[in-house]
Amino acid sequence: MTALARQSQTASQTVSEAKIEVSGETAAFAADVIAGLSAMPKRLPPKYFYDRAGSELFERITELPEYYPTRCEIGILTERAQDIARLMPVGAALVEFGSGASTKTRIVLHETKSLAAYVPVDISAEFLRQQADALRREFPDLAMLPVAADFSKPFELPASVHELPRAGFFPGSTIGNFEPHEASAFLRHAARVLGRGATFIVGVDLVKDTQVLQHAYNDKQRVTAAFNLNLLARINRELGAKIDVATFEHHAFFNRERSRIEMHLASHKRQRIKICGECIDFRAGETIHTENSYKYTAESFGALARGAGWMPMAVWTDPKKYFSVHVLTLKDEPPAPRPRPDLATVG
Ligand code: SAH
Ligand code: AVI
Repeated sequence: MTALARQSQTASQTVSEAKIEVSGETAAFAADVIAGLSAMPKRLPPKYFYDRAGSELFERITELPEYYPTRCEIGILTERAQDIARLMPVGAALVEFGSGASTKTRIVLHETKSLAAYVPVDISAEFLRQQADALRREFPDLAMLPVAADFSKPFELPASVHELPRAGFFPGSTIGNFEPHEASAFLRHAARVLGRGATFIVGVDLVKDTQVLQHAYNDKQRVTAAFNLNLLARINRELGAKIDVATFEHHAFFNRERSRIEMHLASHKRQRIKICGECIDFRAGETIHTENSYKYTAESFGALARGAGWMPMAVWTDPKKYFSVHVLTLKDEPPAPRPRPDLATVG
């Protein structure tokens, strides 16, 4: 085991635990929920899908026959693993935004022996810690430095990677859960995190046949519905609310004009719910907009990345052209921050 790998076992715990134990997190969740449900139309930020139950439900989604993105991206990454390994600077730290179960990262880590550290960044703190423990057992020579943080806000990388070259990984088309202007702001923010000369590998879902898209978000086993409804169950668990989850229904459809899948939770009936003493009224059929999942073309995402200061080097797709993996590099200095710190919204 390398010195950096050994050091990471204690450092990572400090990093993740310090972030996890911030007492204001529940208060911030309550404030966002009340603000979102008091808005017209009602909305909730998608980052709150991911408590432990939500992360586990997402993993089940990735295995559904209808949910093509994970299989397509794994196919692309497996085929291009050697190309990716060649793009990684020797001794680099690989920073992943929204690492989840790190399934796709394993493809990269198995092929790229020259990496010094892996920094998975995820908001789902408990799930992150569990995944990092498993990865430490699988890759004992690699420093595992998990950071439990909201990646859309400024966060600190572990001190032990400050001097290392960095590469970025953002698979899963999680970038599609941002509004396009937020995706652009995120790419600028990632440029500052990764630094000049960095390579950034970004998975982006593509526009395709509407039926294929709609089925992917309306699976027969209703796992996506459970993932969406878990948001209300989480409000009950963490904020002591008593929402009758069975009175809400999962809706997902492709909005062609905006090139996005929209997910909503629709109230079956007129009702009043109470959260932290605040009363929220629903009309029968009124919805909470919980997620957008934007679908790009290879060209439209390339243009977005270029506009955010990245140079597109390559774009790889699967044979059906359902999904794309973009290789971006940062030739110039990272762009200066713009005054838009919180990117995680729907609308
Ligand atoms: N990269 C994995 C997981 C994608 S699911 C894959 O491709 O399969 C999206 C992941 O991003 C989840 O693990 C979720 O917890 C995380 N996530 C979502 N919003 C986040 C935010 N604002 N900050 C940090 N992590 C976030
Ligand atoms: C994480 N993200 C890219 C997923 C998506 O497809 O937008 C989340 C998801 N929502 C419903 N199914 C999966």
